[in-house]
Amino acid sequence: SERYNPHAIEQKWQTAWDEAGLYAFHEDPRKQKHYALTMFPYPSGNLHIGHWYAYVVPDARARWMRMRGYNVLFPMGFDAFGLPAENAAIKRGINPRTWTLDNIQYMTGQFRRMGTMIDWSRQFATCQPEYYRWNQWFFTRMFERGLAYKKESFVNWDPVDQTVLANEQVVDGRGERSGALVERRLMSQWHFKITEYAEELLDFSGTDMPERVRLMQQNWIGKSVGAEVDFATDAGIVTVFTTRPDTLYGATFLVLAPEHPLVDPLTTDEQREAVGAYKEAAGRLSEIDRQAEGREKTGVFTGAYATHPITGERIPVWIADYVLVTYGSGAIMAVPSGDQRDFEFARKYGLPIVEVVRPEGAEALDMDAATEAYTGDGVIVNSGDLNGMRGGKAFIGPVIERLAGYGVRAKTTYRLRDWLVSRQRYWGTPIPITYCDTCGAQPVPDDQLPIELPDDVEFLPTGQSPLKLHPTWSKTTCAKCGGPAERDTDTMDTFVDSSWYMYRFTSPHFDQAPWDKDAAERLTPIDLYTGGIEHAILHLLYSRFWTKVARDLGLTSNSEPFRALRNQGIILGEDQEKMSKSRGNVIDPDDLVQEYGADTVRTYLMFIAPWEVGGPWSASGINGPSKWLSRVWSLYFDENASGPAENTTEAELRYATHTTLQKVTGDFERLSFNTIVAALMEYTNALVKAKRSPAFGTDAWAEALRIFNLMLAPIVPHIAEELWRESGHAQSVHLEAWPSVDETATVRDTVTMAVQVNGKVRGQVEISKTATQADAMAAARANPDVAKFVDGKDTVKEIFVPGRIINIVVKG
Ligand code: ANZ
Ligand code: ZN
Repeated sequence: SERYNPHAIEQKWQTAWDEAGLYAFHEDPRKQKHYALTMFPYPSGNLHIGHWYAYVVPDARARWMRMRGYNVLFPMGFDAFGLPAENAAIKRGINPRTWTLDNIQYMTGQFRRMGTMIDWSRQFATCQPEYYRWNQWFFTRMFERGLAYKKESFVNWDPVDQTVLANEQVVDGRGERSGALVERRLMSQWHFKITEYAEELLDFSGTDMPERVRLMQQNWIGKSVGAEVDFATDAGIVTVFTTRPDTLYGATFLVLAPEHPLVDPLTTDEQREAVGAYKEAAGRLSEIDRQAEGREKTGVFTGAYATHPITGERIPVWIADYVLVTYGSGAIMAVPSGDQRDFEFARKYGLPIVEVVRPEGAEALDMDAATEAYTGDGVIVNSGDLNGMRGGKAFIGPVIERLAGYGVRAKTTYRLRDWLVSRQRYWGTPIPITYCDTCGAQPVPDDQLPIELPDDVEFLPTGQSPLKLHPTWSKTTCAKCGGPAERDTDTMDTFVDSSWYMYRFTSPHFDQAPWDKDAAERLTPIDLYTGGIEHAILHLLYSRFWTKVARDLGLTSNSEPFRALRNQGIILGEDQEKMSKSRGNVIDPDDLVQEYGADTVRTYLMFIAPWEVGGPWSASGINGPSKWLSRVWSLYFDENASGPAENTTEAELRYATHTTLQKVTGDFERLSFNTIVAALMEYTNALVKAKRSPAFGTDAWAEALRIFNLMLAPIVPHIAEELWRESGHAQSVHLEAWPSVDETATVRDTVTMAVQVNGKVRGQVEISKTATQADAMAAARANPDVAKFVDGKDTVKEIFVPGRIINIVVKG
């Protein structure tokens, strides 16, 4: 028959599956649900090889779960709001909506060519008003609960994209998208109170995430257990946050962040000019720069003094840029003997250093000789009542108790900041708030949602939302008093959209609430969520936060959106570098499908590396899977097997079949896809041999072809379907159950026995444990080492003791 030609079968089956509604998900109370989701893509216009890696490998896993009897929900949509659409609009004068919808259409076609089991009937794009109206609904609910609030704050301003960025979107001081150095600006912006959930977000017990992601989230949330201490000054109380209240006696000066509100009231006339200049310089630096390790410490004396709460001593108040206004209370008590930054600062400006925690058994510190702070544990010294107590980060509890009379109180702080959601851009969800001179900020009532984006806007990077420049859009009436009001003209961060989309797939057309609670209760949480590690602290933290908010709003009983998360690795270029247009090392999946077919690309992506690790692409590497599928094809379709005769027994064939099945099953469970393909390739070799052996045409052969076909189904759905139908099945292979392992076949039932001729060992044979005397003798005589001694001679006697002796007695 003809050769393997993927193009002849792939489109044919894709169309047939579609027409049969083969992958449409319907709830079925008789089956256990399995919700598999891969992070939905941004409609950039083109699916790259990384998308394939992210989608086809989990598709194989989802298909396998379906064959195992689960009712598998495997949906897809588009994360459709965001800057690139708007930038395209600016550059090419196209409406962002048109650009986005065109891209979605094109990419949906690319998606279909992958041959996935995605249920497209549940597809949606987050830029549709039917979707984003629920962002607005959530926003007003959060506003009512104080979880959405507006505050004036220093924001990260991206001068290229002309918008504010969340802290999570600033990487090494630069805009994550634009790469531009981020500036600090004071603006009034909407925030979501994610900090209210900081403690709960640190509890990972309900969600199985890779260690790496958990650590990144933990560090991002940055919990610090410590204490607050008040220092009196002429301008008011300065409260400091410290993780080391045990060092309070060693505090020899205070340092305020340059932006601290008490700096101006405290500063003396003599110091005003120096302080002003320093504040201005500090304002030009990002927080990242200010905290850079090893950076020379700088600062200025305010001219003022504070009173130490225990000793009553007057200690100088300085400002320095290494103290951040956004952390703790924006002020610190400096303990040069216990903190390296304070130590360097004190040395530079000649401020006193007092030892307060001494390493066990050490001599008193020689202040002038000391070269660094001591941050370890030890005994408290030079500290009045505290002397003799244990000092160190882990021992602050008893110290706080002892110092309660001096106003020292336990305090926990978090590095996590509230989520800044306002964006001065067009292509996003309008913030559903109106401003009225009488009533102030008012949420838009539900029956006026969605507030839709207008189409007729000017796209200019002005630093103001295009909505603000629109002549009429922002004019409205106040829902409370009916008077004239202005709409908020900012849009929401697009991470809002992706924070809850997983619930929407359970009821994508529901119009009474963000989702149908009953459906969501049955289908969520996601059982296996997959996607890139780059989302570790943005999307993955936000979606965990959102689920907790939704829970508190009564929309779900989940506390976590996904039971398990796994991250795929990255497919690099052949040069081991990240694929990029500028490097010219980009592999285009469309070309690959043209050349090899989707099944080969799927196989190669599974085979190329452990999926959670990833690795470099290889142009020659893809030939392996391509040739393999041709061999598989001829295994089923070529009548005549050429090559030397083989002696595979039925038992041996069944052993190969069921041990392979066992391995593949276990590897699917563990997401070890590369070893699945390797096992199937090896099994193909066994089948090619068996085709030229006595096992060919037996029941074991028929079973082998059937099980092999079923094992191929999740990995290479098109060729598997073709083989299945051509073998005479009326129904799709994708409706079949995963075969079960026959454990008895996986036990080797052969023994190796020595063969004697006239009592002398001449050779070895492997025979079935249940072999008859005739089987054993035939095998023995077939062995060339034995044949030399028996051929052409008369047999006197044959002795066979199963498992122990084969002896042929000959004469002549
Ligand atoms: C006194 C002290 C003595 C401190 C000592 C440390 C060692 P983490 O663990 O990161 O929470 N700090 C507090 N607020 C700050 C701010 N806004 N900007 C810069 N530094 C700040 O660190 C907490 C410690 O960092 C606090 O404890 C404080 O210095 C400093 F032997 O107080 B410590
Ligand atoms: Zn009003």
